[in-house]
Amino acid sequence: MDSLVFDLINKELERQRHGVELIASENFTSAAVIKAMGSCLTNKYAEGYPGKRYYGGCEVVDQIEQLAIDRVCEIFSAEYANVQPHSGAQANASVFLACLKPGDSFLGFDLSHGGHLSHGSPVNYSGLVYNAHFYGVEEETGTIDMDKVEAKALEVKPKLIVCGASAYSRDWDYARFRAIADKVGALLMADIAHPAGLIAAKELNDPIPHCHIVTSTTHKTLRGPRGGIIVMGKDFENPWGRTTKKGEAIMMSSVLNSGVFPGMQGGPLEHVIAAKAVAFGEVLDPSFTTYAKQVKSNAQAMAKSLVEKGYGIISGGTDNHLMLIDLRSKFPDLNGRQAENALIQADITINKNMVPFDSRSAFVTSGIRIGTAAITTRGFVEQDCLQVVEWMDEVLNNFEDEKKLAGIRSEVNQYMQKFPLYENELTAV
Ligand code: DSN
Repeated sequence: MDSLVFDLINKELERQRHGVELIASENFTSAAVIKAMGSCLTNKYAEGYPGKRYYGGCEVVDQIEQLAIDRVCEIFSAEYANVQPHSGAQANASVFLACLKPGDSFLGFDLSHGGHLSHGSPVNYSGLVYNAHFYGVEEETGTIDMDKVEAKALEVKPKLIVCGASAYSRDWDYARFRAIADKVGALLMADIAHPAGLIAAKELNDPIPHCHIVTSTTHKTLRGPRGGIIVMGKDFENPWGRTTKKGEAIMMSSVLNSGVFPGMQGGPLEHVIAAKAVAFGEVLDPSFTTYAKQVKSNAQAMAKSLVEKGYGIISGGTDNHLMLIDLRSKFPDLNGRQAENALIQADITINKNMVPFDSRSAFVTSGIRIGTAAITTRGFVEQDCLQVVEWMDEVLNNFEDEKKLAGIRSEVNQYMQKFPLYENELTAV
């Protein structure tokens, strides 16, 4: 064994065990998911799709990949799924490649208002290759005004409209987005990377009946391995006007499959696909609904308590697992970077995040983003979340007092001993 690497992995395991994880995009997979990811499947090349591969010896991985496809279709009542994207960004890139030509216009949610890098940021392929336009939130409400989205769509005539975000705490009106897309002749894609687990548990609006295409990561609220997926509902057979040279309709599903492979990726990661299948099996278990309800309820408890303590939450609260805190309401001189650094000294992990109409840069920010997916997996209920808010408030009130922060860290570490993580299930060596 390579002790240098495995000692570090064990160190990371200890860090995860004794801290409070509030990064909204993180979670703790089951030991079974980790076992599948660390399996011999990593040795196998399987370019292509089940039953149509470019390599021999794919009989077993075909069954594994089909299991992942069937399970994810069952979760989302989908008609089509591609489980090969290595990440959410790769899933999005594959859809763009399949649906747009370089220079085509699309409309996405502004990154500085809570959108995602892969939805048109000028430093990302999506903004470099395509002509990105944006809608955002209203300064007064922190929510999206759908009439303004419609006006923007009518103005820029996008080929594709993207809904979904990485820092937006409200639910999405997919039906209205579809009406707008239909009005301007655009395809509609929802990126549900963040709320996927809550959608799977029917705790949030369902995009599948309304969106032509839905992409997601598998490792956030869905609690699987790091990776991506693409799913489609009834639109999977939609030929959207494309035909072969012989005049036969090309199905959207095959255009998307080609977008992933060979368009964007090479060989699929069958060990990760197996881990996705395991995680999807867990999502189909009724206990996952209990988990998803608790994630939401924990987020609401935290938001309420933070507001009571004088913190500004963008949009005033949350419908999902996350919230964006505008630090300026309580601490005009404390920025997101300082807050992140102080909280990490107390073993509370969050990320600094720009708030809409931020007066500070993305490297400094006026906000922090927190989420409850990971702590809920640890077993936290509302009263534990209120304790976390107490610690956060104490840290932010004393962000330069190292002694105080060390004291809070001891309390946090002791508290976390009540919530074992991978006990007797996992060590790196
Ligand atoms: N990095 C992810 C997040 O934190 O939301 C999105 O890619």
